[in-house]
Amino acid sequence: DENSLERCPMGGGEGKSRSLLGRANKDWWPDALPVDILHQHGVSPDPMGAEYDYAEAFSALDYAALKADLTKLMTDSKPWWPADYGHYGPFMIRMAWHAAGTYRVVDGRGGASSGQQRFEPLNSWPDNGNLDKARRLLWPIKKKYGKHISWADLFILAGNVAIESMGGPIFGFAGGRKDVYQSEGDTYWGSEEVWVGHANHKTRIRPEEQLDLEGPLAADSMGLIYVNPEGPGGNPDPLGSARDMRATFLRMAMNSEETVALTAGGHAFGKAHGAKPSESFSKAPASEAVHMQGLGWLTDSEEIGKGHITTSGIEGAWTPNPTQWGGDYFRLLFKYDYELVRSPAGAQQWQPINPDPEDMAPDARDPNKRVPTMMTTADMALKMDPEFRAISERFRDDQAALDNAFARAWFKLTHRDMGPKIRYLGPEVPEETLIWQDPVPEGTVPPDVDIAAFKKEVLASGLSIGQLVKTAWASASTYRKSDHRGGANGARIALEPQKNWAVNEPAELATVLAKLNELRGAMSLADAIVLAGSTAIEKAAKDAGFDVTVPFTGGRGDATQEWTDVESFVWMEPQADGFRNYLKTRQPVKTEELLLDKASLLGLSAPEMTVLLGGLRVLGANHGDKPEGVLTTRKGQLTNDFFVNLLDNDTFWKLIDTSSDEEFVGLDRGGQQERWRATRTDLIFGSNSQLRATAEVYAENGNEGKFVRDFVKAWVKVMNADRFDVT
Ligand code: HEB
Repeated sequence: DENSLERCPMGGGEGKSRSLLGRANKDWWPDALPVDILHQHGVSPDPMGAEYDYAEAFSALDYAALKADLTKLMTDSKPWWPADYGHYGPFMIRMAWHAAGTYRVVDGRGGASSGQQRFEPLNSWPDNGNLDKARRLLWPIKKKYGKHISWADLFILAGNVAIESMGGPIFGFAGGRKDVYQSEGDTYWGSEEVWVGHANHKTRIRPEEQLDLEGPLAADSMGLIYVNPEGPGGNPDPLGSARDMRATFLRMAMNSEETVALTAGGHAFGKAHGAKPSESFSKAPASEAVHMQGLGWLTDSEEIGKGHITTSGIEGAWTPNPTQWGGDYFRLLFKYDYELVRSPAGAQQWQPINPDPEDMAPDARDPNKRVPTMMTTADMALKMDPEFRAISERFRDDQAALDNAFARAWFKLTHRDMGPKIRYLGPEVPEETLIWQDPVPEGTVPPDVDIAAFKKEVLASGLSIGQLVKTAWASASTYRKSDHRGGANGARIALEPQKNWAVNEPAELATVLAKLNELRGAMSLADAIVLAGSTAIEKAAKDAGFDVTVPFTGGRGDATQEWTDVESFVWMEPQADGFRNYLKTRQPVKTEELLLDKASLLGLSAPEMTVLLGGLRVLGANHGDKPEGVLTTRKGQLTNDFFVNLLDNDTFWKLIDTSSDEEFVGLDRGGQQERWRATRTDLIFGSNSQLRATAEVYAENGNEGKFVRDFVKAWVKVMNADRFDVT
């Protein structure tokens, strides 16, 4: 189907193999001080310490005073970085938008929720040019309110206050984004070795080569938030730009109406900066000299006060009233024909032909001077593309509709990666529940539910240990810590689209769910799925000689199909789940890298990943009950057999079929007898030295009980990963 490339989380790019993380900070800035060597072996880089509770600190924040200070800041122009038109609002909106706009729905990474704009690579991305100054302008306020407001929350709140202070519509604000203190090393930003704008740089979307946007990326170029403002690959082609805007905004689960409202609403404010050729400004923050104190991109400081700033290279405001919300953007876009011109910095941009004097913009430094307005090629897309144009015309004619669409889309943009509403903090949290929040009705454990009886019936139901464990895993393991979506709460595994995902073996899943529905009485299905899986594990441990209780915390609710955003769940379909030894199609990254990626999204450590995988294999949780990796003769018992047999010196492994490096056979040393079958995902635990060291711990004599206890602990962690209501 036509979306298959877009849905492919790792594929769709140049088609060659690549590594999980692509090009990383060390590749861009080899000379950067490697502070992270101090954070080995479980040492945390977080100076706030484990006892710091951000939600508690936020609740003691004087929110109104903070907002008043932010409002004041907007018009308190500083000589070291003067405000265009005497108002920092537009600049702060761009900062907030770029903080949130890195989000991508495919893996939930990026986004505003941990304040990553402070760190490489985002801090030094070309598209984030000069936003270092916007953050520095906020520092006195951050300093004043200290632990009560995170940088991550402050970025978004500053954007909101900016919009409000210029008369724009706001839907609400939620705090709760806790800061981190290092660059998130787990995010793939691309493999290209040059930034956007570099002579050898190519746009990622190249229809003439059947090249779609590479998953999971949501930008058309390395170093951009979404699309190149000058058009695809710098080519001023509004229709191509519309195509790329659709592709990239879709990757953040924004539809065309939201895309148009956000872009037009954002560009109601402020200006683009292209006063001088870009060769004249200096390096990005990460490459700058130490005395620049983390600021980059500085032109001659003499000229800053005169407004000779270059950021994107495009020059000019979109409207005659760049510090006031209103309908001028669409009014001008449709009133005039635009011609292609070059900015003083040499960028291609569009200028209205023969504008009326009142439709000229003020000069950013001299209110008495009038200058032409402009549109970028991406703005022209809103007029030239037929689908975008219909939406734009509606907004031009109906300001209230634009107000509403912009306010809602801005709220979604900036809150998309915060997860369920229960994580929202503060006095401006909107009452209304929105479908993209993946709402789950509050659950209870009804007093008349007999848990002991349910457990007995589950074990007598005829469902296998493997089926019960697999179903609970399938339900809970959709969780991802990147944007706090998924998880067992809500039992969305029983709804579209999850119930039909190939990874979930739809026919078998339906049988298991039907049985659980029959047995659960007043218990929620979400709870029943988890409890049944945990019951199966207790039984499997008992059969292996270990008496353990798998802690169960009830109280999950069941979601409804009506309140499930099918389109945005479609992106979450696992293309691989190493824990179930499942691979849909071979990806451009190695299959074991997909396991690592999944473990990372689940928030697991290497020992947790190891113990879970080894345990799930012997329990019989493989997709399709396939034999690979089931390195035991007593499937269904919770033993450490996977590790013992994997590390047995009397087995050697070879490829089954040299045309694929996915599947292997384990033979005795004589090479006569087949002992086992395994995938790469299994064998990585014997071949990678770090994973082997961990696997050895679980294989050692005397650690059989530790294996069971650690498995149960890691299992419960996954089952409860989304329980923000109890943790
Ligand atoms: Fe924007 C600005 C592009 C979307 C908001 N932008 C801007 C610029 C450019 C752009 C180029 C200039 C920069 C400088 O400074 O130089 N955008 C763009 C694109 C897109 C966008 C291409 C996609 C399509 N925006 C957007 C959104 C928003 C925004 C969505 C929100 C909502 N922007 C903005 C603002 C500004 C900008 C506010 C201004 C800033 C200042 O003024 O500083």
